[in-house]
Amino acid sequence: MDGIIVKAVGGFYFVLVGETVLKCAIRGKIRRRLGQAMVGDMVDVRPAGDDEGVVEEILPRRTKLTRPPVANVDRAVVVFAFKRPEPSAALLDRFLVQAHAAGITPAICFNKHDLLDNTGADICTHYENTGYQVLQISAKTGFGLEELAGLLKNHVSVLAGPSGVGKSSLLNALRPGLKLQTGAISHKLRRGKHTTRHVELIPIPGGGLVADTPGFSSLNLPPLGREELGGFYPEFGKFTPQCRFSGCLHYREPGCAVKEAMRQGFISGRRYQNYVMMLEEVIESKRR
Ligand SMILES: Nc1nc2c(ncn2[C@@H]2O[C@H](COP(=O)(O)OP(=O)(O)OP(=O)(O)O)[C@@H](O)[C@H]2O)c(=O)[nH]1
Ligand SMILES: [Mg+2]
Ligand SMILES: [Zn+2]
Repeated sequence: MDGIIVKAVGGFYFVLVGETVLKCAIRGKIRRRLGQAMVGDMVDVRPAGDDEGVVEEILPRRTKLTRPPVANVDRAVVVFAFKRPEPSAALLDRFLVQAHAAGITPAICFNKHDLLDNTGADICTHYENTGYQVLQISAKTGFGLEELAGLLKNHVSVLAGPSGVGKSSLLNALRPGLKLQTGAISHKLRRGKHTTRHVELIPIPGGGLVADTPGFSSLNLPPLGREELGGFYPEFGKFTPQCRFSGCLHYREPGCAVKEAMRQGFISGRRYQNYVMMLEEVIESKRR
């Protein structure tokens, strides 16, 4: 029987087969041949007993994210909060790059819209005209939730982002009766408390699976070439053909149309700054 691993705990894999979940061991031979199975893996299962089974085969992965670790998602939603905790554009842009590198087009979701007051420009402005779908929502009031539900429907998705931004709360709001554990923000550190400990795929009403994941506060870049990075910034695409040099890294080259577009305000300076930070990291890692 075919199924999908929805949870992995204590050496067992919980496999959703149709409407039921089987607690499965994995055959040693398969483990040795294919390495660890991960949540999201499509597997062949031989039932053994009422709610148990054995994983006989892991099917080839269509996509693989390493942080959070999940296979076969076709949609990645990077979740940040408008406030509590304060959003980090550097971490957000890093996550977007990671998703692109894994072949997944990410969307951005800013939660806790209810905490937003009208003082100053908010983080959303950096993602205007980038091509990314940007959702503003509140798990607390339900604001914007339908748009999120529409984005996730009939897909296998992952919610990824720092601890405390409300990933589990969003899933609880999307699926009435679901009671994932959520945690208050630490007042002293103004950070989340790492409430969710495991990746878990949750079925949502209307069809689709969404992975709730543990929050992270840093992210290494995947291995990539320096010339690849610009391709992971969708808003650069319109300008790169006008760069003086083909293969322009939009870094120190003269006649760079991307830098010019940034100066003229068509590309967010913050987004560009994060690009340079990541580019330097890629260049540096190749030197070592
Ligand atoms: N004001 C407000 N608070 C929210 C909202 N969504 C979640 N929270 C609160 O934010 C805190 C953290 O929520 P969680 O859902 O546990 O966050 P998480 O992203 O799952 O965190 P980890 O599991 O640690 O990665 C809880 O106290 C929630 O009640 C929202 O839309 N508005
Ligand atoms: Mg959580
Ligand atoms: Zn350039």
